Amino acid sequence: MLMTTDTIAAISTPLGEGGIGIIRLSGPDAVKIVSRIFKPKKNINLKTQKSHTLHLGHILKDKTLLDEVLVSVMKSPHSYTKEDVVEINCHSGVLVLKSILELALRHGARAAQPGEFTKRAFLNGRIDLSQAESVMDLIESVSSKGLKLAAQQLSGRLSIKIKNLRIELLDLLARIEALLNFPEDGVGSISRSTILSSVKKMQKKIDSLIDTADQGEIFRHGVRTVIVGKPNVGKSSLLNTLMEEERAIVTEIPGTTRDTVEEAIHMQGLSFMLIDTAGLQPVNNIVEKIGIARSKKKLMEADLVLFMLDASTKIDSNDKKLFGLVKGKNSIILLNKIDISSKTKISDIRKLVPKGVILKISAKKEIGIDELKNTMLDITLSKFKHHQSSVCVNMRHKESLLNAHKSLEHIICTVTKTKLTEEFVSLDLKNALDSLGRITGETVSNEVLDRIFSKFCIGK
Ligand SMILES: Nc1nc2c(ncn2[C@@H]2O[C@H](COP(=O)(O)OP(=O)(O)OP(=O)(O)O)[C@@H](O)[C@H]2O)c(=O)[nH]1
Ligand SMILES: [Mg+2]
Repeated sequence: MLMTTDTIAAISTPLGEGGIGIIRLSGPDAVKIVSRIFKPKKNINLKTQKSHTLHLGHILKDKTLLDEVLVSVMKSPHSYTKEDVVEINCHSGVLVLKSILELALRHGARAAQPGEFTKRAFLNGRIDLSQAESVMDLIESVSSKGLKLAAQQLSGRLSIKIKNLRIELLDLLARIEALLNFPEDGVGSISRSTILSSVKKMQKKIDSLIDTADQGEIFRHGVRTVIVGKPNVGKSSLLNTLMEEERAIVTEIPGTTRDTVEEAIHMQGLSFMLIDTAGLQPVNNIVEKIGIARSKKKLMEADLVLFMLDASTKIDSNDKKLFGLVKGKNSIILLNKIDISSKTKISDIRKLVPKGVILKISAKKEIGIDELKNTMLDITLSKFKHHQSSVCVNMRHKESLLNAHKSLEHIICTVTKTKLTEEFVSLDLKNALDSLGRITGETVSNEVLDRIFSKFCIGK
């Protein structure tokens, strides 16, 4: 266990008015510090209280009452950080929370860094790094699917998979090392074909984890859905209809939307971040130019594009340019305003794009909207090869898995193409082990740890 000498403190609930707020302390002096500022209702000594007990009393600042609170005591190692943890449940006013925290700091605690409680839980071996990251995912999750995923990861599902893979790698490494160290005894002799088949088997497992990364991103952060089209085709009207709220300004004047407007909708546990953009067309005005540059940037980052055309007018050169821009993107073509007329037909669009989904809708009269929603869901979910995998890696894990895959590929090359050199195989196995260890945190550098935990909020 990590030997921490200092005790950290932070406000662990959002600042603002609410039912209760919590100040959390963790470290060897947590109980001592709180006992200096807390006067229990019953005549007890906080320092001698058992773990997991709750105590009613007052927080006193220079003998004056600050708040009536409930103090919970969780003794090492049975706490979130495995250290002594004390939580002060007080009334959730900004001033109350800040005053109590200040008091704790004055009596010997140090202000916690972002994510420092979870970092201590990791360093003290209570959770591994992938579990620590899932704590952040839980907090940030925008969809119920993302929430479920994060909870599963927190329970250690990914950790188990990585651990098992590392055991397989270690087994193979042990046999190769035996061959290196005792060649004459024939100890652990192992054929090329055995090495090949077990390396390929491991690669397959790694690949199937890599494949879950996109799904993980979508479940955790939602589907970035960008509505594009030339001015006045009805993009903002569609945003409003999907939101069931007059969120974006709609007028008959082309160029109404100048900047992007973003709002989330939720469907079947998935979150779609709808992004309404400024109509794309050649402009001279500086404000419009910036708006259009932003639209293009959003288009590049999109997971899903809703490309809108106006059915009441003929396809023109501006529309045609946009076909080029959205080419290769995951998109749905929308023929809007079908309630007015059909000057542009699906067959006209087919001449320009032979494949892909085209839907006829009216954003204003709400025609075809349910079909659009279903198509958005279908397209998103069909992308996942491993339909709704229960373990999804994040981008950091993906990078480590790709590195492990590469090391195993080296082994395949060594074994098949050149004379078998056990030293090389052993080195590559160690590299693969290191890469996988970075996911769970066994072999991660301090710099990477700092980067991960600095993304947490203070108090977590
Ligand atoms: N009849 C009809 N009119 C629509 C429909 N959708 C939008 N409109 C009208 O078309 C005009 C432009 O709509 P917007 O939603 O502002 O279009 P936009 O694409 O956001 O326009 P910019 O922001 O200028 O790029 C408004 O007068 C809308 O009422 C539709 O389905 N049917
Ligand atoms: Mg608009």
